[in-house]
Amino acid sequence: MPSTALSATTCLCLFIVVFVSHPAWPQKPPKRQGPAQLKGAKCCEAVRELQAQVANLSAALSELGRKQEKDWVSVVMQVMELESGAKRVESRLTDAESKYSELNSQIDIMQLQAAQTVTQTSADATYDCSSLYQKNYRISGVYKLPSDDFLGSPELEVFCDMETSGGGWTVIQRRKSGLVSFYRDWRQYKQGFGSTRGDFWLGNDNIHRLSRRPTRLRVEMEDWQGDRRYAEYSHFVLGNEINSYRLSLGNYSGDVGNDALGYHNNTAFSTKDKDNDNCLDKCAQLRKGGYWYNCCTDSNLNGVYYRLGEHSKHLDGITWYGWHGSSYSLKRVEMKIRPEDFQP
Ligand SMILES: [Ca+2]
Repeated sequence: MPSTALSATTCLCLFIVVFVSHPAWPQKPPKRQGPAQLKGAKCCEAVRELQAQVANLSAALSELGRKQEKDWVSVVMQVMELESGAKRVESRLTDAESKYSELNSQIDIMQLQAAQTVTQTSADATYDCSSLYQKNYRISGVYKLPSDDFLGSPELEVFCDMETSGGGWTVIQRRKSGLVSFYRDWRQYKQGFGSTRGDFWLGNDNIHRLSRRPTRLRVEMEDWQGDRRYAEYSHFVLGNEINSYRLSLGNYSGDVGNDALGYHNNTAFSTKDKDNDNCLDKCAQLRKGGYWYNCCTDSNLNGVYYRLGEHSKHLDGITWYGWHGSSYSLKRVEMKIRPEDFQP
């Protein structure tokens, strides 16, 4: 008999399948009542048990699902967070990169500008009277050197000698009228004083700046008889203020007979308020000038202007010992400089 041959388990399995796919069915009354009522009751009990198990399982499953979902959400959140972090880092990197390239291009521009400045400056700069001479200014007189940021020089009024021995000379000192006192303090010698057309000192800072290139110094002198002599030094440097405007000169030539400035070589500048000389005495106060006093003088070109020369009393006149000795004050003196390599 094939219907009875169906085992209880087969029936159960069928039931589960039916129940799982259509869970409402078992609640409906069966359309056909089988003859085996007892068997059916037993089966229903087993089904209920299974039902409960399935319910438990599905609860566990949904719990697991929820947990998985939660975990998944948290993973997704973490991934998203990581992604946004990466994006932030990336955008910062891009930002940095663009800033870097911007900086680079700025540096390029600055270098270009600097190069242009250097080219302009070396080609067109007006350093001194020799630069003016090269630009075809050939008449001696007062000129204004423009300020130059590259050279660090302010606008400066100078007297240019464009005639003597080839021209191109910037005059740094003149004594000819006796109307300007040279018995001045450190600050005044630093800045300069007097009148460019008359008696003046160009100023130690200016002379220092003008002698940074290899420079030649020329000293011209005239006595009260109208006799003129000169001394030249192919090497002349005035140190800066930190070095007390120390004088460095060499290679004397000229017709004045004696190198009376050589004695003052490699000595610091002294004024009445700053004794930098090599003497126990205060030479600047004794000789009444500002000068590279050693101990004290073999020349005193910034001394006192005495009319008609003789001043045997104090030895503080405008002297050049090798020519007229220590007690003869000269009528006229000019000190001037130009680059050593100047070609007229
Ligand atoms: Ca002294």
